[in-house]
Amino acid sequence: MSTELPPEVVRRAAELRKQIEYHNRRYYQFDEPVIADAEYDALLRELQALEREYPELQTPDSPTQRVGAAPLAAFAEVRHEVPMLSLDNAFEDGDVLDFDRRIREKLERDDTEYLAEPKLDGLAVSLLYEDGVLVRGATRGDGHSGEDVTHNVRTIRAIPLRLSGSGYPQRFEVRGEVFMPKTGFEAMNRKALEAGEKVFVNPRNAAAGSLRQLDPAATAARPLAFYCYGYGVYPAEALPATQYELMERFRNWGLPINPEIRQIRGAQGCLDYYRDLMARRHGLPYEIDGVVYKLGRFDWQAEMGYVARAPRWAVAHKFPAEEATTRVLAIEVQVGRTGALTPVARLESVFVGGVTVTNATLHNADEVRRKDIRINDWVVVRRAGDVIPEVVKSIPERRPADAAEFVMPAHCPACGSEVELEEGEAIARCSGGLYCPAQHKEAIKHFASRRAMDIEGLGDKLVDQLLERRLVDTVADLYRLTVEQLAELERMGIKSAENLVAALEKSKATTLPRFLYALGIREVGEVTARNLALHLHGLDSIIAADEDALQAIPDVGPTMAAHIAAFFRQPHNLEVIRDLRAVGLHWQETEAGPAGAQLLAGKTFVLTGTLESLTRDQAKEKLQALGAKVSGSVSKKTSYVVAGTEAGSKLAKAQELGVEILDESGLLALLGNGEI
Ligand code: 9MJ
Repeated sequence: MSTELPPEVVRRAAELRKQIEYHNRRYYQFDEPVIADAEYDALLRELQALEREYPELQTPDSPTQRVGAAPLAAFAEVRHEVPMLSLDNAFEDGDVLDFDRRIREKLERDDTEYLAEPKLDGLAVSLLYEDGVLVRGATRGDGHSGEDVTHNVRTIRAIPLRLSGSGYPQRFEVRGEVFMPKTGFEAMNRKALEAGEKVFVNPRNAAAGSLRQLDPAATAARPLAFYCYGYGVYPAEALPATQYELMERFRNWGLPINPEIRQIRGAQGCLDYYRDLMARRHGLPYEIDGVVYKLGRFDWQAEMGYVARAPRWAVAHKFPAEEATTRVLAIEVQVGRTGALTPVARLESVFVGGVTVTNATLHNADEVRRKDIRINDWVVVRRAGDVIPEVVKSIPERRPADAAEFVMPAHCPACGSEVELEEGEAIARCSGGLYCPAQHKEAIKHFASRRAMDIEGLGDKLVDQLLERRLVDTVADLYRLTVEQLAELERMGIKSAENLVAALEKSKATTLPRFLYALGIREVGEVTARNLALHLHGLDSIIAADEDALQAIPDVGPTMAAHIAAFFRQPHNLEVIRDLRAVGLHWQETEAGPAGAQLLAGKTFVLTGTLESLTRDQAKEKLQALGAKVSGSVSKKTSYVVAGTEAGSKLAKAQELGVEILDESGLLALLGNGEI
């Protein structure tokens, strides 16, 4: 048959396969693609076309054959020739010290060496390679037998269908974790939400659910990835000396290895690795629930042996849980600065993410409905890093008979004004404006905050007292406070009262963008405040601008223009502004004018990862507007790397080169004030 195939077609198909496999490795193994997704797709399409025209070209290990199998009725059972082990857990430093001590005692030596790696939160699988070709994929199951998921693992682009390089055993088994990177998980859930489908609670469940699809086409549509961490069936004489060397061999054969793998010494090395990774945990592109230490040398591992189903030569050092279950005691409503009503769950106190949590935001009424969270429900609470705790989901199976649905009140709990739900908006708002004591209080706190007027020492508790004692009505009143008045307040003395008066005095010399931002106009953040100052010279022209003039400013759309114009139409607001000027607030009207626009001239920025409040293109535009250069690659000449969530290799490169790294708030500060 092969005689019918034109040689140039055979050559081209081989070339395409090689290129596609190379780009798969660049993407999955090194996290450094060298071509765009569209170019990759073009290569794959060309190969598909060739194989359609010449079906004899098709081989099972061709990259076109990842999705090809028909749906199964059920998974077949696979008995593991070598059991798939689980790991013992360590929760505290002491457990790790004990682990290392037991090893030193048994081996009768002091110089323990380990391989340390992230503990991925996914699904353990075994991959069997024969003559360099992937022939079987299986789940761990109970460790002795699992399910045959060959058709599904073949759809995972990170898993090579054919190994590269040479020197691999004729038959051997790779073990590792299938997982769903965070970006893929978020994108998948976003789509599911838009389509009104069920969302996955976490990437682990999503990975497990995706791999256990009977239809491989369904698995192929899920953004799964894979890292190896061990072996099963393997000719003993072919094993290298250490776990690390085996991982290096795997890497040379095109199998993806976690770039965080390190060789470390002793228990102290383990603990240092743990702390470093815990600090960087949320910046990693995938979820981990701890780290794993494995004794480095295979002869040492053999000497340590196994207990029950776990090796004595490895341990999983878990991070503190970020999720816990507790009960919703009540759902209360908080009123924000712009009147937005946020339902907040009052919880039975629970220790999660390293702190005791008693409240968690529920965002808005839609969210409460979507997650079906009721008063008295048992719920899963999550506190990841320093992020505000949130209720992930309710547990309907444990729902008590007295569980009650939450209803958004029709009247503001703080002032009794009517609650409005704007067309197309999920957010309910109090219509009371500054008449509402809750909005009033939040407006004053915002005015004093660091990014606004930066009044040092004017904290939340103090604002509460000033309002309760009626020492302050509008923000202008703050500037009329005397040391004597302040010294009488709780937890204040003469010294702190003097400091506060001095801080108020100092804050009078401000900038127009800061002042505009401090006014708390709806939707006007720091970037817009700066743009207003930049494009309309002076406060009076901003006040006088009509909606058309406002919309001519970058970033200002019709809604925002309406909010701004409405704010300056209110006589009350104009009076407060007059009053603030009268008590001495001042700024240079032209400070943010065209001359100030080049604040970032000479600076080079690299943007990586996802930003919350703006797209990368918007960030780029804003940086360029301030005179900065925005580049695609990190070098020693880079002034700043702006790292959003899921920042990858560029962030690592910046860390390596010692380039200053900004998070999103740092970027916004820079865009707002030209300073951090
Ligand atoms: C995970 N889940 O990341 C092991 N694992 O080793 C790593 N799991 C393991 N190693 C032996 N990195 C049994 C399980």
